[in-house]
Amino acid sequence: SDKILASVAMLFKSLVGSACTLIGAATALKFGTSHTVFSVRKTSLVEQANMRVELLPALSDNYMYLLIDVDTKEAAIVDPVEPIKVVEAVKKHGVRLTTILTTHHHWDHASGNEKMVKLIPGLRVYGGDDRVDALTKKVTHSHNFKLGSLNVKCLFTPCHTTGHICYYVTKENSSEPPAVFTGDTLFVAGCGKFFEGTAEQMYKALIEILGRLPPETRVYCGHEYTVSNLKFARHVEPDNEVIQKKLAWAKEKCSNDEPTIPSTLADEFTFNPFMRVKEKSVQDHVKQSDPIETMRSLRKEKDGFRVPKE
Ligand SMILES: N[C@@H](CCC(=O)N[C@@H](CS)C(=O)NCC(=O)O)C(=O)O
Ligand SMILES: [Zn+2]
Repeated sequence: SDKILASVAMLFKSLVGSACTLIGAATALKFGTSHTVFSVRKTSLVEQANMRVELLPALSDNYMYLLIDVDTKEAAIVDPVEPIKVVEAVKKHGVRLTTILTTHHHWDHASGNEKMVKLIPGLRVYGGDDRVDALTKKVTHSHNFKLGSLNVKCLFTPCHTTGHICYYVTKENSSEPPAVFTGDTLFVAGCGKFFEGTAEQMYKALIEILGRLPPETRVYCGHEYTVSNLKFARHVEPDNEVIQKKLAWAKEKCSNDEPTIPSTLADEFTFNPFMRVKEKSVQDHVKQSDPIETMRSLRKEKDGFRVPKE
């Protein structure tokens, strides 16, 4: 039956395009949280000595992340919208899942929480918003806690939603890069829509909070939007060669159903227009000279941007 599902998925993809071309929330809703037609995107594992991150594609273009503390085999799952897939990954790695990290309350991120805690009783459920399902630990900015031997720091980044939290993960005395799970605040080459917030808030989130983390920090975001984000980035900065190269790379990845995640914060500053609001080239494009006004104009423009086929 896997073969049948795979061909259904191929047919579906040929009709509507892959996740990389963004079929959007409406289509995903129609199919509910059933993962059959979306299961073609590949999982992948980022291995470091102290922490492992398994990327678990979900729905049409979401990511769940299994974060593993190598020392203790304790694990957390970020935004487990497809709980069955999570249980399979937990079994595969032989880890002890203790924690759900919820970035925000939207259904494509938090609607698996209730089922997740039924499947694995006793899970701690972190989040920054009372609208998060099954919430047990409401957190605010700078709240710290341990996942085995790893440190998790909560970063309050309201804008996409008023209760959005990013999770910054470090290991003491390690020379390896930290990780940050950015939900729908920061995407590779883009940012979330300002559903419940302002340009001032997104500026603070991207430039003053996330942008001040160590540049080598790996960025794990909530959606596979990289190709369409880079097409907008190219429109903003047609002469930026880093964008052209990253776009060619991302298209190649997507055509193989491979993730374009993670990036690093240092990289984001080279191609993400929303991280580049202090650059003259970006400001000139929107005819602004203030970084926050540039942020406001860019978001407005992207909300109405028609993503070109090529
Ligand atoms: N951007 C999606 C629409 C889905 C959408 O609105 N996604 C939300 C997160 S669930 C978002 O913030 N997107 C950022 C953006 O469109 O730049 C698309 O083009 O298909
Ligand atoms: Zn989302």
